[in-house]
Amino acid sequence: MSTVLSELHDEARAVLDPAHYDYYAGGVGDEAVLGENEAAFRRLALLPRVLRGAETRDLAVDLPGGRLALPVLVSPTAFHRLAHPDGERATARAAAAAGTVLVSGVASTVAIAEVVAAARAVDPGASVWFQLYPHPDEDVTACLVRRAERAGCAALVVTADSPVFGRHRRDAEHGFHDLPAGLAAENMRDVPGAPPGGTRDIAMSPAVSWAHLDRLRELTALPLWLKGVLHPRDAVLAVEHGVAGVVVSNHGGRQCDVVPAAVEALPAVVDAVAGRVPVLLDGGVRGGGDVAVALALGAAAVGVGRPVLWGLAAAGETGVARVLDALRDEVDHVLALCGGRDLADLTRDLVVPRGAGVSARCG
Ligand code: HOC
Repeated sequence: MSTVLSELHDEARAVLDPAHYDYYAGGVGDEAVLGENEAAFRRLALLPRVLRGAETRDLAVDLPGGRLALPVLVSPTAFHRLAHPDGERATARAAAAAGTVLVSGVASTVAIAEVVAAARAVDPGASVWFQLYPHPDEDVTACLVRRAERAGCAALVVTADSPVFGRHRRDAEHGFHDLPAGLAAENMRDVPGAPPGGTRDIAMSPAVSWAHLDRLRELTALPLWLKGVLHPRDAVLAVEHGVAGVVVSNHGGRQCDVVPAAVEALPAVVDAVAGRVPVLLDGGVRGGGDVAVALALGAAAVGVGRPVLWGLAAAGETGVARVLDALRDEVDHVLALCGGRDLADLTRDLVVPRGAGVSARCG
């Protein structure tokens, strides 16, 4: 793990309420998937190329919904005001200053309009994307989409991996089931069916299907990313249903407890979409080397979730900036070591299994 990220994790753990730390840190079941997301990166290595003339390097990537100055964006995570009083405003400011996208979660403790305003105060051209679950009440989905559009979001990220929410042992042990007084899922305030001034449940339903995605597609002109894709056939279906991109993710090991690590699922999804749409990955990225491996396996960029929360808890906006700065520096360093001038120079032939030798086919 990146030293900076590791230090911020330790600082966050020291300051967070243990129940809130465990809400962020925990995973589903026995947390095997949580561990595997990181362990799978440790099982991969990069074969650097030499003497390629990489004095100047370009880390930028263009995606539907915005240009990233580095191939790392902020994955959606919930309830940032549990970590820091500024919550998602601080995260938005740091992401904008770094020149990258915050995917702001539907379960944010700051309303999406204020999140976008915070990003735009730093950089008027900043892109914020909005994550949502397809809600079983389609009037709620429509209301959320309009809120995101009015706020100025540049894309929607539809999380499809949560027909039911994963069961988290740590939350049960702490009895952590509700937000503390004064905090709420602000985007769910006053949606259809909510009590006056109150909120509605965020959860999607096992009944949600591709038809819901089609209706969402008809509802908005914003680019749609489908998040939580692991099966290559779902990636193909997503393309057929008009998504702008897919996100390979197992929800940070928080949903199904028998799925593969995200990076293990990535190559098959990349191959299945065959360049028709970009593929993002999140889950287990803990340093610039992990970013480089994911890009070499075909990801256009990666998302980081927990490391951003640790930065936020440790030092607010400054802490999130430290996470993004560290990842930028580390990716640039690995790119230079691989002789890469831009991200396209990170190709799949550079990735080898650790401890299994190197095949002559790499040549
Ligand atoms: C109770 C609603 O993605 C997580 C989040 C879920 C956010 C909605 C919680 O904790 O994995």
